[in-house]
Amino acid sequence: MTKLDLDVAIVGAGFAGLFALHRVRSLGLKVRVFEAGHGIGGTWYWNRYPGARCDVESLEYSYQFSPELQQDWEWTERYASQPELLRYLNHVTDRFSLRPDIQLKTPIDSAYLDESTPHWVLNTATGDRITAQWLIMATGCLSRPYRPHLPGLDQFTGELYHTGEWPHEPVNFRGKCVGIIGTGSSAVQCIPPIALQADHLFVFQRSATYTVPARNGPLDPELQRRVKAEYPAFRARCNAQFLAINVNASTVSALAVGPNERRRIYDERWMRGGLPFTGAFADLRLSAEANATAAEYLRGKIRETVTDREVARKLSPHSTFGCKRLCVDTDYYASFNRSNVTLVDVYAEPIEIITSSGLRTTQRAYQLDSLVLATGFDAMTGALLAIDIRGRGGLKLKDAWYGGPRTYLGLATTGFPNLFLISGPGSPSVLSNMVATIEHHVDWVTQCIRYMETHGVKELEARHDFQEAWVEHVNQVASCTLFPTCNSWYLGANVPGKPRVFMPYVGGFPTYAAKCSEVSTNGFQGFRLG
Ligand code: N01
Repeated sequence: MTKLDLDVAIVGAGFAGLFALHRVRSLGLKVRVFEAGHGIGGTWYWNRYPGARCDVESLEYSYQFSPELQQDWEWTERYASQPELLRYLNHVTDRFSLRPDIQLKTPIDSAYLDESTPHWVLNTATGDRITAQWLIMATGCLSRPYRPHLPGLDQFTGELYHTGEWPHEPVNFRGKCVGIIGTGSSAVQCIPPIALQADHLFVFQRSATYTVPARNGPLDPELQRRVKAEYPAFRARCNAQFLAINVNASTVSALAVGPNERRRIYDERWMRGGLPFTGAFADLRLSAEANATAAEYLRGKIRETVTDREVARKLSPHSTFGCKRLCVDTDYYASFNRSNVTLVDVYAEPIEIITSSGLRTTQRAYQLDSLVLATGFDAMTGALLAIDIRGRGGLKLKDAWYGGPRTYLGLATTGFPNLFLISGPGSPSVLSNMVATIEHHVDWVTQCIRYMETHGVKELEARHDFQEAWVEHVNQVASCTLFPTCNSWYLGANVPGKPRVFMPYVGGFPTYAAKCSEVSTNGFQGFRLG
């Protein structure tokens, strides 16, 4: 067993862990990153299914901490593909000499607080023991794949894949009969390329999904030049927006304009493509009536694209628009016009069992060579609770969060001093440009550690009363929106038995950042310092 004494241990080498390493090292502290994967990249290391790419534009979904990096890196597409993002993260890792302080293939099994020192004691799956004064959990929001308990799944003798743990060797679907379960963002991205390859593709859909075209393509060099000429101002404009994404949010109600004008605005957003569609009107997330206009517009687009009326009907969602994460696609609906693609509505015809050679629904058997689970993630809490984390008095994080996650600002949780969460539940995280909000969190945490160092503070812990007030605020803000009205992973509703709590903060990034800044300016108000 190797023993290692650190000042700071960081778990995870994705966007968050890499930047945390860079920042914390600048404090002159002894720090190391522990990563389960065999390479760096987090989300972009694991999610390498065909068609995987970001749904936030490249010029925004990238680090802003280094003006030189920002100028030097040339994005090739409007939305970066997974391979390009992984190349970018490897470039950042080498450019800032991060690699020597990253330990790959090292899953963390447990993290216990030793109150006598006080230090965190981490045990790795490879038998190492690490002690650190501070523990930064950069474990990602969508990093623990969710596999539904489908009877017979272990009997399937064909190729079985999960989009969130895609093999690193090329997968060839040519000549194969492929089944895919799920129609969320991952499925929406990989269905078109798989359809181009497979002999036949069966899409097993339980809930129809809303998706808008990405309108991806080569990044206009002139646009890239213009943005780079004023990058800090561009970033500031993005960060001032609700999601820290340039969605150009309208301040007008969808009900304040006539049907023709409304259609014109939706058409404009549809042609622009991507998540800015959500900013077409100010009240799409607040008013069911306003929301219904967007939903009907998108159903109209499905009817226009999909030639078979029955297939179009099945593909048409009737849930609240944007209540589950809006998908961004390339040729998703058009794929269903192909003769080698069949949509199976497993709401009407539920999956009974996975057999050795395919899948049986209540109506018929499907022979499959390959089965793809695009069934999502145990989001936001899954990766944290997979580690046996025990804080004050041996309190398990699992028990502390029995009824759902409880945090102060999504950054810390009572009973677990000196443990920081990056983009934790209770912060804007998955509702924002993740890279921008990760940088914000890491900077806040670095500032906090610096403060502790300079003020001789050994322990910092979220106060219970402040945490409870924050949780109450997060819930209250969410309850004013339409978000809690559907079974989304934001609510934990996709994982059976998971507490149903709306996890991200919907108050908007600017409001949130101002609150964090107020807390740090006031001597880390709401934290007990010891
Ligand atoms: O997962 P999901 P995802 N039987 O949870 C279905 C981000 N992301 O990996 O809706 C049948 O959205 C489930 O059906 P239902 C993005 O934030 C981003 O696609 O529960 N079906 C659903 O259709 C996204 O939101 C990008 O009825 C079952 C699907 O599986 C998040 O990751 C790309 C089932 C799961 O959809 C998660 O997306 C990819 C069962 N037993 C992901 N269990 C970008 O574009 C589940 N399903 C950046």
